[in-house]
Amino acid sequence: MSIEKFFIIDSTLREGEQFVNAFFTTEQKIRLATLLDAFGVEYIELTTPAASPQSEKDCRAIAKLGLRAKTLTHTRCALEDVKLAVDTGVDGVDVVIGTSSYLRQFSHGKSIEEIIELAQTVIEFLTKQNVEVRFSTEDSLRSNPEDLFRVYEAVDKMGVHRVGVADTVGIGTPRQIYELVKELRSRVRADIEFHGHNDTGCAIANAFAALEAGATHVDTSVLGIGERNGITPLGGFVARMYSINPVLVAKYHLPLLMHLDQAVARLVNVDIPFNNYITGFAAFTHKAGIHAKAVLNNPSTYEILKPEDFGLHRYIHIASRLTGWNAIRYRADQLGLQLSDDAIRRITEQVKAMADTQQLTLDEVDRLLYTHEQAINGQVTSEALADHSVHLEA
Ligand code: HCA
Ligand code: CU
Repeated sequence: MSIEKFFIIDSTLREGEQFVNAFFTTEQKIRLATLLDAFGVEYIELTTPAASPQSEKDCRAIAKLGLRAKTLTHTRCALEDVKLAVDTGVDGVDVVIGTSSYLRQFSHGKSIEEIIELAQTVIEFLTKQNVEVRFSTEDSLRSNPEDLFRVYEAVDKMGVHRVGVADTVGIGTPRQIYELVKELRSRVRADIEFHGHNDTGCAIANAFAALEAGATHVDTSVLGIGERNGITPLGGFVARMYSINPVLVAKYHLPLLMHLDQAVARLVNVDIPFNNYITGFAAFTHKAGIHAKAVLNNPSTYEILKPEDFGLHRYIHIASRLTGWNAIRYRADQLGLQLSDDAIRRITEQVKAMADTQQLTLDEVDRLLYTHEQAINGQVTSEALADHSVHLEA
């Protein structure tokens, strides 16, 4: 199935609050919600108001902001919780209940019949309110598929807008998710949401597989923060969709990704990982001579994401033993230095020789380039040039 339409439910302010380092003040939540809204996510999910008095106040405050994004809050499948949720003024309520044998035995202790009965009470109330209603099954992947489909078909008939598949423990593979969602697609008329944890690194691939199978909504959080090691990261998911076709994510303001990742990293006291999708410091760096040469000729040779579309720049590393002369020529041109091809080749050899014995910095290579240029223009003696390398080795 080709993906034409999908919606992001960003859960940084719900699932993300379950990240061990997360503590957001009201002001910080409002700032994040506003930034997410400016980025263009279609939904913002908030912690249940039943969690604490402050959570309730925050939920009300964000629901009142008048964001373009719809606000949702997450609740247990309990009448008093959903009543409170509706009262906060959010646009939608995301109800969840565990269906796996683990959760039925060790959490709420209810049978599938009891789950459906409870769902009936809750959904009957919600569908009379002016809110979007979603019903999801926690730990869907370790639930008996027949139990799952019974629950989904029942809540679908009760009139929910969306059903949710949750890979709560991050155990699903893309193929499993695809098959589960495909089957679900043929059984319900409601939209389908996917929520995937990242315990085995499959959260982005699983979200994508769910969309391929007919899901319409994907849960993300900024930097993937959430319970344990988190869920599908917003940036990584956007990278995945962009790589299929940039048009799919043209509805989002992509340069804000870096701001979102930076803001959340700061708030939860972590660094953006070096290898993070799009915003990691190494995401658009090229090093080996062969890569640098080809990227300088045509960036698409080694880049599927255009840094400029995300308000970022590529970086060609020119201070290593793998550096080639095309990269040195590029740097000399960037610095506006007049150096012949012969000179550039000599400098490249010198860079390689120096980088073979020590770690070089960009500054050191720049200095070498300047010194060579000045030598050519007669401002530096050849002794000074030789001395320059000796200095570096010292
Ligand atoms: C959790 C709940 C949840 C809910 C997902 C959903 C999960 O265990 O904290 O509402 O779809 O991962 O199952 O985040
Ligand atoms: Cu979760």
